[in-house]
Formats: sequence, C-alpha cells, structure tokens
Amino acid sequence: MTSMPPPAPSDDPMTWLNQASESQALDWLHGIYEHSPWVAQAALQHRPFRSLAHLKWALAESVTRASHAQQLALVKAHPVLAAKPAVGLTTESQQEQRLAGLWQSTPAQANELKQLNDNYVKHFGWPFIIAVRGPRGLGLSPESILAELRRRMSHSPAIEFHECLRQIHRIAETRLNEKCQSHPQLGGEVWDWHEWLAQFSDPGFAEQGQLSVSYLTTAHVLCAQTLRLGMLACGFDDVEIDAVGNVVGRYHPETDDAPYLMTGSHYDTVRNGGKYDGRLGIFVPMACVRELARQGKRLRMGLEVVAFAEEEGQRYKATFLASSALTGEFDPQWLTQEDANGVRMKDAMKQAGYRVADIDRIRRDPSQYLGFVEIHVEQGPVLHHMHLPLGIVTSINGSVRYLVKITGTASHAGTSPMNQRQDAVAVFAQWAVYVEQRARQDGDSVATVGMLNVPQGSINVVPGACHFSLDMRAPNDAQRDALAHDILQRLRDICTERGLLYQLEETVRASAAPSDASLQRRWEQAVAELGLPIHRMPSGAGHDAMKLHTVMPQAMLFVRGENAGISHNPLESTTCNDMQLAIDAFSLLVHRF
Ligand code: HGY
Ligand code: MN
Ligand code: MN
Repeated sequence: MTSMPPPAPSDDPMTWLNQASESQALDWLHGIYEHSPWVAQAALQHRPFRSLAHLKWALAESVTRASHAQQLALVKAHPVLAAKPAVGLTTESQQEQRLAGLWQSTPAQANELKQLNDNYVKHFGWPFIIAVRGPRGLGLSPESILAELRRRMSHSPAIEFHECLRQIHRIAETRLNEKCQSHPQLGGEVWDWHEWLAQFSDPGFAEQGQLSVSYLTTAHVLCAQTLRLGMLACGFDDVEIDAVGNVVGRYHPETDDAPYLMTGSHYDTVRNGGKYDGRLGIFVPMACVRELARQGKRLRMGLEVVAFAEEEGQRYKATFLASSALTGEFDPQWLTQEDANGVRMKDAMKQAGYRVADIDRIRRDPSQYLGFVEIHVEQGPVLHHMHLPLGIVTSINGSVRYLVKITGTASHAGTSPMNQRQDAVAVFAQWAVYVEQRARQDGDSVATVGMLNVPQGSINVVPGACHFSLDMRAPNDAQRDALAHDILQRLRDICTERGLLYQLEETVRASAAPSDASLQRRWEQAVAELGLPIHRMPSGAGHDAMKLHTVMPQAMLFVRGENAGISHNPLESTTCNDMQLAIDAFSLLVHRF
C-alpha cells in the first residue's frame, strides 16, 4: 500500500483510518492510550469504523476484552498527577495537566495533591487517574481534582479500578476529539444549560450548594419561567406554562394538519439530587428545535416538547402528577394533599399563579400524536460498564409505593422489660431484613425504604411509632404484585405476632410500560446510524413515559451516566460528548420519521 499521509483536516478521519495500513493506523492512533499501543492494535479488528463514536467504543471494548493484567498495565502506564511538569510526561499528558491548571496549584494544593497521591498509590497499587478536562471538556480546577481524589479514596478496589478505566477512555475520547477536530458544540451548550437551570434550588439546599427543586416552590416557578424563556429563545412557535406548571413548547410542522411527536421529561428533582435526571430529556429536544429554527427547517410532524412540572413525588404524595394531567388522569383529590408544612397543593398552585380551574384543559387528544419519546440519563451502571454512551429502553418497570405507620407503645427505655415491649422500630427492623431478602430473591425486583422516622422519638423512650415509605418495582405487574403481597404479608405477620398495629397508604401504582416496537426501532435505527452498537435494556427507574404509555405509543433512549451511573445524588453526571450523541440520535429520529 502506498504510504498515505495522515488525513488532512478536510478529510473524514474514519475513511482515512479504514483505508490506512495497520502501521499507518497505529501511527495515527499513537498516544491516544498512554504508552499502550496494544489497545489501538486490538481495536483495528473492528474496522471499518462507522463513526468516531464507533472507534471510541471499539477502543474501549478492546480494553474490556483484555486480561486484567493488561488492563492493570494500562492503568499503571499513566503518570501520577503532579502540580508541576514531571519528566517523561507524554505531550498529551503535559497539555492536559497544564489545561487543568494543576501547575498553577497553590503550595497547599500541591502538598495535598502529593500526599493524597502517595496515599492513593499505597492503598490501590496504581496511580489515580482522572480526565482532567472533566465532563464538560474544558478542564477541571485543581480543587475539583483534589475533591475527586479525596472522594475516590473510599471506593472499593474493584469500583475504583473500573472508574480508572472509564477515566482513561474519557482521556482517549478528548484526545481523539482533538485529533479529529470533532468538538461536541451542541453537547457543550446543553451541558451549560443544565448548569444554568441548576442555579435555582430550594431553601435549605441552595445554601449548601445542593440541588432540590420540589413542586411549586419558588425555585420550581423560576425553573418554569427560565425554561419558557429558553424555549422562546430556541425558536419554538408557541410556548406556554400550563395550569400544573408544565412548560410546553410546540414547533409547527411543515403542513398545519400534520400530527405531533411529543417528547420531554421532568424538571423537578429529588432532594439533593442531580442536575440531569429529567432535565436532559428537555434540553436535548430544545437544542434540536433551535437548530431546526436556525436553519428555517420544518419537519413532516410537529414537535411538542413538555417540561413536566412534577414527576418525583417529593413535596406531595402524588407523583407523575404533571404527565397525569396530559393523559386525563389528574385526580382532583390530589389538590387537597398537604405537604410537610401543611400547605395544600391547591394553595401552592394559586401561590405559584397557576389556575386550578384550567387543569382539565391540559388533557391531550392522543389521536393528534405519533407518540411520545423520552431521553433520560440511565440512572444506573449498565452503560458505564459496557462503555456505551446510549442504550435503548425495552420496558419501564412497574412500581407501587406505600407510606406505612407502625403503632406500638412508647415506654420507659430503662424500666420496660425486653419481653414486655411494643417496640415499633424493632418490628420495622425485623421486617426490613425480610424486605431485602425477598426482593433479592427475584433477581430483577427491587424494594426500598427511602424514608424512615420515629415521630416525637426520644433517646430514652421505647419507640411507640415508626413511619416509613416503601417503594417496590419489577419488570412486570404480576411480579411486582407478588413481591408486594409477600412483603406486606410479612409486615402483617410480624405485627400480629408482636401485638402492634399498622396502617398502610398506597400512594403510587404505575404499571410496567413496554416500549412501542416501532418507536423503539426508530431509536435503534438512529443509534445504529451513529455507528454505535445497539444495547437494549429495561428501565429500573420510573419515567413520565410510563404515564404517556397509557394513552399513546412511547419509547425511551438512555444516556450513560458518569460516576458509574449514580443518580438521585449530586454525583449524577454525564459528559458533553454523550449529550451530543443524544442530540444527534434525537435529530436523526425526528428527521427519519
Ligand atoms: O423514582 C423514580 O424511578 C423516578 O426517578 N421518579
Ligand atoms: Mn428521578
Ligand atoms: Mn427522572
């Protein structure tokens, strides 16, 4: 093969790479994986590369399939992060450490970095690795690098080893972006939109730099108004905030009578939650509409983007409240529900400026829609472990939630004989062990007690009451119901045996929602067109899509989470590259309809 010069900036790097000889390809990929050419060598078997995303996945897959010894050698090939240029750094590492501002660390930061690194290497036996450009790709500050180093010290070796591999692939990704001059412009903007919206947070959380946006709080209303302005700025034709606080943007089709595709997700959050749960599914379609509007393009169908006002069920017991209004399942009884401070929902709505009388108008006529698609962070570790940026959801697990009150007898902790107590917490503890054991039994069921409280408890009083929540889920309704039956039966048995009473209140029951086959296939075609492998997976988390499922076809796309996909936690994160791929997938889906 004649010697081929590396691709010119105008060339498509993948076309060049697919035609290059092995030695030229390895030459071009030199330095992507620190001192480890074997990674690129192994990845070449996946040629022809369908896209840069496919190449990145092939490289990661080559490491996944390598032996542990090879993976460990790859990790150990990385330099220890230093606050000053170390001898022998590769050009890429030099550039990255400079970008992170590590060399401008203060003496205190430099000392701590050295100390933490020494502890880290002693503890794990390999160097701490972090993609210093961070999830936004613009570079982490020395302080945030130190914070990650402190935090990750508490990982188990297995979890930390996998996190180092993820960081290595993220480093490779940013190096390949540079080499291919492929920068996730829209992904970066959408990443910034999340930062912007996260400025609004409820009192008690905002002061601690935490994110909590519960239904109808001031922060929640500010989010709605910000999203409304954002949709207007993106060029939506109509934007409104409806009577329950949904922010709805419509982008007209090329012909007036064409149907609409609905998409969107929620903007409320759990307490001290992540910035991307829900919001990613709002901002991705917004970015796509903005590009359509800028190009003056219209699609064969209209797009209706709904920023749902309430999905998490944090402030009031009702959950999926906002999407329920669209499907005609809004229960007027919910309006009388009180929050922890005794504020009724209807009063909070009035306070927010929403007209309760207009709630009925929100209901949609499903015949006007092609269906509903939702983009959402995975909120789990599957895509992280597969080094895949996108996943196809096959079904959303069914769920049922309860609030439970066990009532025993408060009595003196010092004088009440152990065999004469009616200890509400003891009942809870005995039952909770069974809850975990019974849920594990199914393999793919889950059961969680997320809230637990001894009302008016005292240190020297046997608990006379114990209040808690119960959340149970399974891939289908029959399995969910069997799980709930057994767990509640055990509660009944223990209370009977010990002579205590209990009250149950069912607050949510959501059926499992299998994806519509043709909409799922459209997601698969879009992801395949990006050159990525197709991974189909269920959703353990509930989503607005399961509500829309009751009236129209729906299907979801998952986006990989960072930090092993953790969610409902401030560590929830995703990268601007993965956001870009979600935008590209959604854009392909709507253009291919
Ligand atoms: O709980 C859930 O699955 C969702 O995040 N509300
Ligand atoms: Mn959530
Ligand atoms: Mn969510």
